[in-house]
Amino acid sequence: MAGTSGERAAIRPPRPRNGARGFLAVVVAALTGLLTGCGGEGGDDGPSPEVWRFAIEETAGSVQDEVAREFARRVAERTGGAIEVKVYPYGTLGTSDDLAEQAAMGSLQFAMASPGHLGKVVPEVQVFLLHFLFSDDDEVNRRALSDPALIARLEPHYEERGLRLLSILFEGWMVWTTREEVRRPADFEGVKIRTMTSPLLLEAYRAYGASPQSMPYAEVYSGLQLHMIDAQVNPVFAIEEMSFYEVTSHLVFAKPAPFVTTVVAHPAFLDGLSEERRAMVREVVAELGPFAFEVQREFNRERLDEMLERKPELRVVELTEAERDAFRERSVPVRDSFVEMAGASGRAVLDEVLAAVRRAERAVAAEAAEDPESK
Ligand code: 6CS
Repeated sequence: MAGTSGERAAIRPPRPRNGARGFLAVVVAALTGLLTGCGGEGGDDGPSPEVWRFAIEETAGSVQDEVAREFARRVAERTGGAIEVKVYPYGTLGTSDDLAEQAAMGSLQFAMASPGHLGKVVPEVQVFLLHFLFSDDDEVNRRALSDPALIARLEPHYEERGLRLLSILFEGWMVWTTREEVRRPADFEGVKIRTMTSPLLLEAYRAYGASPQSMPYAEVYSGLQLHMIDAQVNPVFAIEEMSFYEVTSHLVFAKPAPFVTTVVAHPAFLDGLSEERRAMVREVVAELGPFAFEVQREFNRERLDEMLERKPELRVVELTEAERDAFRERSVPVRDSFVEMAGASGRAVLDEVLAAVRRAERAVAAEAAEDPESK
């Protein structure tokens, strides 16, 4: 398809965080893990732990990294160290597409699979790429994304592709980084904006008059630097850690959609676990939603400050409600494109998302009425 590209690339090294957590350290750690990462008999210290492999689509220091490492900590704790979850950051085992494939094949036990890429093989999950579908209230969105009916509605579509859907996580709002101020759809005219590789994203930005181009995460920095693209869209923490702000000048907050990812597992691996271990995985996974929510909140807040400190000339543009309305209006027909791509099952998923948001709104409103201090 014109304007699209697959998810195949070598990653640009992100800015190293916390010294040893640089890209090189990650690669070395991952390669070491690959060479030694099988359970079995250890030396004098007794049996080595059983190893579960968990690959993420983001670099070390990201929201997904923090969440996956927390998963590893909790699994180790609950199994008394009998299981070691090894976390593989983006770039060490391949692109998002590769990770989903490896989880389906069973060479990975767990992976993060974002709808922005997974939508190519699970069209229904592109529902999370639609704009102005969710609430402006993050707490409502957090609850809606963990709604059991929504997860149940999506599960069979993952299973059809050899993946078990475990959890849906909120990583913050998508923010546009651009070279010119964008306040109206007309400002997007002719702007080459990079999107993730699911086809619906091209429709979402064409609806604004932009010229979207899909591209793997790893190529975005150089794409901006070489002026192959003019803009990109990601949550604040990712804009900071991938240094996209260095090669753009405006951060535009329009709150079009949350960045959502999903935690998936290899179905046969899960089914082969003892009932006790499966219950442990379920429990730990259930804890990840609230944990990820807190992490994204902290990372997105802190990293905005860090970027502004490092680049004070960065322009922060926050759209007014009236300005957002102009984008909202343009985004509505894209829901039809989604239904065309995802069919009747996509329609059912869309209805379920809308219902989950309404349920979450009611729950949050009821709690606020009971305890006005809580808001
Ligand atoms: O833009 C992307 O491709 C990526 N963005 C984030 C924040 N996570 C993973 C995804 O692949």
